[in-house]
Amino acid sequence: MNQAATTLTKVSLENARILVVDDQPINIQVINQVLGDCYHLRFAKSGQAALDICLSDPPDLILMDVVMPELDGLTTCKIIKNTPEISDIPVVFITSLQKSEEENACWQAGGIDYMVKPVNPLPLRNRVNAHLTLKFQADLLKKLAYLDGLTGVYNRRYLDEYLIQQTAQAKRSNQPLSLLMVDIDYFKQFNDEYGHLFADDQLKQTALSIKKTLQRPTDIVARFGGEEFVCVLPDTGKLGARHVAESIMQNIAALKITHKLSPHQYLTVSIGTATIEAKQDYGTDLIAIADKHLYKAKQTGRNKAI
Ligand code: GH3
Ligand code: MG
Ligand code: MG
Ligand code: MG
Repeated sequence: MNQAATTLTKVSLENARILVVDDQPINIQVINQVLGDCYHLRFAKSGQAALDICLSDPPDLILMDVVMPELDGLTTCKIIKNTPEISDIPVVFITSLQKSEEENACWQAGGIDYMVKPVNPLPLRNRVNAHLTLKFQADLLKKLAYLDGLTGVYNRRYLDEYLIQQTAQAKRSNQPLSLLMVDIDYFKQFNDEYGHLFADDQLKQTALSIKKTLQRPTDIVARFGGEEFVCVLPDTGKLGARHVAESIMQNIAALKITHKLSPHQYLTVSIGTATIEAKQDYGTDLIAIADKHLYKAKQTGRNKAI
């Protein structure tokens, strides 16, 4: 079995984080008694409080009451399932409602399981354990499916999803969002001169250098295609994007990868930048703009950011 497969069968639930949502303190106490020793629990007394927690610091699993004043559990679950960045948090309903149409409503709202109050401790623990295991396995598979095999940075699939998520987030919080398209200069000649295997290796080094240059946990780099990478920089305006682009160029230049067939003598990159400033048009196609700017950088001498 390879390492990923081994890890998959042995996911650790030690650091699992569960959000318990219930308007009645007594219910929260009961669940705390059953699960508090095994997991890191947090509590919310309303649907809105649960949403706030999910958006700021998402849990691995939610145990959700149905009947609550204002935002009830069903509505809260539907909102979670319709919010891309938190939609994959599993929601287990724990409710005193028992009619079959009430149970059906829980499944329809997007719940992954349904338990009736008062819950028996052992079944609750076992089911929570099973759901967390599945969640962590799914997370791991997703992570593997999102990485580029050659360079180890994110792939195009992840980039597409992340960009949608971050555009929605920027719009919600009225923050700017920037994107960089980084393309290695004269890489065809580099392959011709030094061979494919060595070129692959330098492609990896370049990807790693870009990754290391990005400072914030929300900044990401993805391989967009052959020798092209895209960086997504949340909460970053034009000036910040420019700064990151310059740092990427400097750090790649510092690798001093010899490229005899380039007028610059070393491996360099050109970068196209694109920004949606705060409160501007969040429908703007950042990739198209960055691509256009990259083309300009290529046309006007390469080894530059525009
Ligand atoms: P420019 O400065 O205009 O970007 O020129 P370029 O040669 O870098 O760009 P072009 O689009 O003409 O060619 C890209 C080349 O990158 C084609 C191929 O030789 C190389 N390339 C793309 N993907 C890989 C890869 O995975 N490994 C290696 N070794 N080379 C790759
Ligand atoms: Mg209630
Ligand atoms: Mg290219
Ligand atoms: Mg190129």
